[in-house]
Amino acid sequence: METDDLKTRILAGERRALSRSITLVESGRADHRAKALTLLESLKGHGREALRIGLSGTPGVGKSTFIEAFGCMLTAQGLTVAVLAVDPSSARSGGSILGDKTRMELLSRDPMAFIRPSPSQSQLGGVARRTREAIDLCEAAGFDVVLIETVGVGQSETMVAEMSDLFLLLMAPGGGDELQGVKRGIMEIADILLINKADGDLKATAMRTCSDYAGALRLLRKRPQDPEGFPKAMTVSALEKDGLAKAWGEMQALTDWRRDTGHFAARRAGQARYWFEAEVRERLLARLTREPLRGAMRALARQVENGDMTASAAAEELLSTHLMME
Ligand SMILES: Nc1nc2c(ncn2[C@@H]2O[C@H](COP(=O)(O)OP(=O)(O)O)[C@@H](O)[C@H]2O)c(=O)[nH]1
Ligand SMILES: [Mg+2]
Repeated sequence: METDDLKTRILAGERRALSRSITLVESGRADHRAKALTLLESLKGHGREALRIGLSGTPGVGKSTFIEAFGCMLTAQGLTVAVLAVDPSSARSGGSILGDKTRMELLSRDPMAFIRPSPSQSQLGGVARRTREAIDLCEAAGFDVVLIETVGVGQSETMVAEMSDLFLLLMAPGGGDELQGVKRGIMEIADILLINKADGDLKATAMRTCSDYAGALRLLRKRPQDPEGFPKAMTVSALEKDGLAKAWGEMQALTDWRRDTGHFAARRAGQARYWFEAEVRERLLARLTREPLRGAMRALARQVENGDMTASAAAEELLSTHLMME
């Protein structure tokens, strides 16, 4: 399919064209890459601005259950929902975190929803680029909400937060004083902490955990992008669909405030800049590990080792001569 054709169909919200385009941006082939760039460039400025919601949490905390219940609630309100998954470990496990479609049975059959599992591969840099591009494609296809799910490992949370308008952290009840070893850094990027499983026997514990977190959040440095009362901790039960409407209300209130105050647009602009700089850095580094730069670097390194050149002069030569000539 030609990119013009894909563009028209994506803008018309055609799911098959969207799927094919995501496959295109996931491809490592040079001709696919060129096509993908043309397509993304041509879609720029078209389509609608979706609300991008990042969601993280350790395995078993209830992400899939939450997305199913939350997603179905949104589609019942007439909103279209796209779900993307970021799973840096999927190369190892051989599957995707959305593999458990059983927990998203309703949503995956919902015509108002689009679920895209994580491709199996390993490099976080590659994952970031692909996910960002998939988000852009979903936005061009007119989705109201794009949910980006990630497991709470490594740097995937920071990465997803850098491509979301809102970042949610799903937590398990219990843990108390030590706050389940939640890293401060993650608390600092979360907009809303959702203590899940606030039902049955776990309800009281969940409420206690929630007030512990609320206390911890109050101690964090105030962020300019937050109105009074944010970041916020709340209890939910994904299983019993309890607290989901309230959580959505908070997300909307926060989003409205950020839009009105210009923080929403500023955050997106900052993210675009961040990813531009990250990609330049990453691609420059990649060039150093490929020929001809790899060989040039090795040759210069030998001269430095032998004492024929200073480290600075060799670096200068590499950057001003070899890098430019490539
Ligand atoms: N009691 C209770 N169990 C839940 C809730 N949400 C998820 N679970 C259970 O927790 C387990 C893990 O859920 P899952 O959605 O697969 O977690 P994920 O690994 O984060 O995607 C499953 O057995 C779910 O039924 C909840 O709100 N309450
Ligand atoms: Mg899951």
